[in-house]
Amino acid sequence: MSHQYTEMYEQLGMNVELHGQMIEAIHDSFERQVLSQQGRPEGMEHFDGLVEAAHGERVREILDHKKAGGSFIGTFCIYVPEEIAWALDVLPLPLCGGSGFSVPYAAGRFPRDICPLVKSTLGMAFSGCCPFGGIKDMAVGETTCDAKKKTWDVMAVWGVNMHVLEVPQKKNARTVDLWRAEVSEFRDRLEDISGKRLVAERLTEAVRLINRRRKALAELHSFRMEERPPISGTDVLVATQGSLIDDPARCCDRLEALNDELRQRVAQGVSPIPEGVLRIMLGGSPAVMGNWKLHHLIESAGAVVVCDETCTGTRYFAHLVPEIEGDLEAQLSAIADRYLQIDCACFSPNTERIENIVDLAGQFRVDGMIHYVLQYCHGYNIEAITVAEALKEAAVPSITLETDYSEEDNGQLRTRIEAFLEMMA
Ligand code: BJ8
Repeated sequence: MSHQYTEMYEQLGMNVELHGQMIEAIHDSFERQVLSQQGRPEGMEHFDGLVEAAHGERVREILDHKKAGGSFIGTFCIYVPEEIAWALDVLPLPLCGGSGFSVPYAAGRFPRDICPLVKSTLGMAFSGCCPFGGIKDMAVGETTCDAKKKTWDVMAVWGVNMHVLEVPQKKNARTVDLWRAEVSEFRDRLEDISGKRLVAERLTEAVRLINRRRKALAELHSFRMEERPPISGTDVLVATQGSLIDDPARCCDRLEALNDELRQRVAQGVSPIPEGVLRIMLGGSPAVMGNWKLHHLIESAGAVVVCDETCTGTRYFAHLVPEIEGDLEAQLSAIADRYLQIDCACFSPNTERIENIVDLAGQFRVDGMIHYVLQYCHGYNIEAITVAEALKEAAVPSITLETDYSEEDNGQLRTRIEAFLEMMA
C-alpha cells in the first residue's frame, strides 16, 4: 500500500524502505489474527481499512488539517483531555506503538527492560518509520509510569517540544486541585501552539462530539453481554483501536452503523461465536493498534473475549463529560473531574478499579479473567494480585499473562490459556 504515499514519506524524511517492511509485517499479522476470522460483520470494513490508513490517508488528512491552519499533537495516554484540543482545532493522535517490528530499533539507545509499548513507540521514531514525528507541533506526555515519564525527559533533551501532564497518584481533594490546575495549564499550552483562544461554545461542541464517540463505543462493547455475542472480541478491539485514531465525526457515523448491524444480528440470532463457549474478560495493559496477539490466542483457543477492561476498552469510554454550556471554567473543571475518574493502575490505592472489575465480571457474565500485563508494566502486574483476590471472593477465576509484542512465546501462552479454559470447563 505504501507506494502511493512514497512521495509523502520522502518529504517527511522517513526511511521508506524500512517503513514498507514494517507495514508488511503489520499486515501479515492482521491477516493471520484478524481477517482470517469467519462470520465478521460487514461494518468492520471501515475499521479494517484504518489499519492501513493509520500510516497513509490519516497522515495526509493531518497534513491537510495543518495546511488549513490547524495544529497537531501526539499523545500517549487516555488522560490527555482531547476535548480541549479539538475545540482549538488541535488534532490529537495517539502515537503509542503496537508493533513488535520497531521494538529492536529502540535497543542501544534505551534500556532493554522497559515495556514493549514504549520500546515500539521509540523504535518507530528511531528507525525513521514514524510519519508523525516531524509534523507534530507538540508531544503530550504524562507522569503515569516510570518508563513513560523518564522517556519524556529524554525526548525534551533531544529537542522534542514536550508538554507533560502531572497525573496524580492518589485521588483526594488536594489532587483534584492539582489535576484541575494541570488541565488549565494544558489549555494554556494548546492556546499557545494553536494561536487561538478557547471559547465555551467550541468546547461544548467538542465535548458533545467526544461523548458521542464514547457512547457509540460503549454500545459496541455492550453487545458482548449477549449470550452469543454478534461480534468477536478481536473485532471489537480492532474497531476500538481504529476509533481512537480516526476522525471523530466519521468514526461515530461508522460505529453507529456497525451498532445498527449488530442490533439486527442479535434480533436474527446471527453470531460468529459458537454456543456455550467460555466468556473471558481481559484486563490490564492497553492493546494498541498493531497488537491483536492475546485476543487472537484466546479466541482461537475456543473462548470469547467479552470484555476489555483496558484503555483500549472500558477505561476509554467509561465516563462522559457533563455537557455544560456557556461557562468555560465550569466546563474545564467538569473535564478535569471526568478524567480523574479513570482507574489506571498508576493510582494507589486503586480501589475503584478493583470494584469496577468485579462489577464488569457480573455485567458481562464472565467465566474468568485474564490479567494482560505487558512485560515490565509493574503497575498492572502487581495490581493483578489484589484484583485476583477480589475476583476469588466473587468466585471468578483468573490468571496473569505477562508478554511482549513478539510471537516467540505464543506456544507457551497458548498452553497456559488452554489449561485455564480446561480448568473452568
Ligand atoms: S491510563 S494504562 S494509557 S498510562 S507505558 S503503563 S503498558 S509500563 S500505557 Fe497507559 Fe494511560 Fe494508564 Fe491507560 Fe504499563 Fe507500558 Fe507504562 Fe503503559
